[in-house]
Amino acid sequence: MVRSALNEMSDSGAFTRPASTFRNFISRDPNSQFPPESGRYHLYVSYACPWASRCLSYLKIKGLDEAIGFTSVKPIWERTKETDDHMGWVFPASNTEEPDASPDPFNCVKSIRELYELASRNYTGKFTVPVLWDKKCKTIVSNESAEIIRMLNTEFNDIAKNPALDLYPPHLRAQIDEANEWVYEGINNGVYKCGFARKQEPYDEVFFYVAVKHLYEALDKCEEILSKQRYICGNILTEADIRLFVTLIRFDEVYAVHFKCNKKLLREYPNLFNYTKDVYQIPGMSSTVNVQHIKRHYYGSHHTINPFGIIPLGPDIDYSSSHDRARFSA
Ligand SMILES: N[C@@H](CCC(=O)N[C@@H](CS)C(=O)NCC(=O)O)C(=O)O
Repeated sequence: MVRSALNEMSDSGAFTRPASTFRNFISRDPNSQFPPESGRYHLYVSYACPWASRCLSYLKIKGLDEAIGFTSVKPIWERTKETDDHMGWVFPASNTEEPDASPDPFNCVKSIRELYELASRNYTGKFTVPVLWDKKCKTIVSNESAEIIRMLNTEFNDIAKNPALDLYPPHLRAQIDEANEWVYEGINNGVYKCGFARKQEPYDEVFFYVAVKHLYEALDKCEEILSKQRYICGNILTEADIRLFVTLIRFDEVYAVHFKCNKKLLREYPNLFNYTKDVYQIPGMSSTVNVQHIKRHYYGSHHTINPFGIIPLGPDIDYSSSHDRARFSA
């Protein structure tokens, strides 16, 4: 069977996310197979996808969006081939078919799946976004957002418009790594574990397990941290904030309803809610958030969860409204 997130289930009915497969690094090292050249790489994303949005955020805030182009696919999964029933990311046929999505500009493929097939003949994993594509070698450099953002942070500083911004500074690395771990387990992947659970027990575990890993303990922990400082690792923005933000911005619009994360809404956490607005208002960040694509993707693509594809109307939160985070010096 061709794989997608909808069938990544263990026998216990819990969602299990496999590791990414393409793990090359763009590097300034003179012997690098993938040197950081302007115009050489392209980022394929879906505006709907939180992992891809991490990378898009970096393109924008590091000022790399002219050196590295990007293309968004259509938000709703479609059949990727006529010969099997795999549903996945596809490109529109024209620039006018779908707002904010465009046809593939380089390889003229119809789906993200075909990009993977161009890059590797015997690939057996999922056809996920983000994809960092090398136009010169016609291959995938990386499909792992956690590693793509590290490359974008440091390796393109000769061409970045904002090279001084270091979202993984040496003195905070241990702290960022630690935050990333529990934020990933509890929140980034935690919402998926709630949403894709096919049995009550793996879902319940998220709520009642006493480990800090799990969703609401982790959100409470963030709320507590953010009552004392502006960002997750202190008063400066770091990678940990971008990784947290991409989940928070989808929380009330999608995860609360579609993934059954309704024990508490983001807007009921004063610090987390204001923090989300704060990060959203960083120049460039709002352009990475496309609520239409986000809502249409989740509600429209996961037929096992939402068979009729109905998209709830609300809550339509204005994250550009004023916040109280300037009380902490940035
Ligand atoms: N480890 C990957 C995960 C990416 C991922 O799961 N992307 C989802 C979209 S939100 C996807 O493309 N899923 C396609 C599928 O499940 O078939 C990363 O962080 O880059």
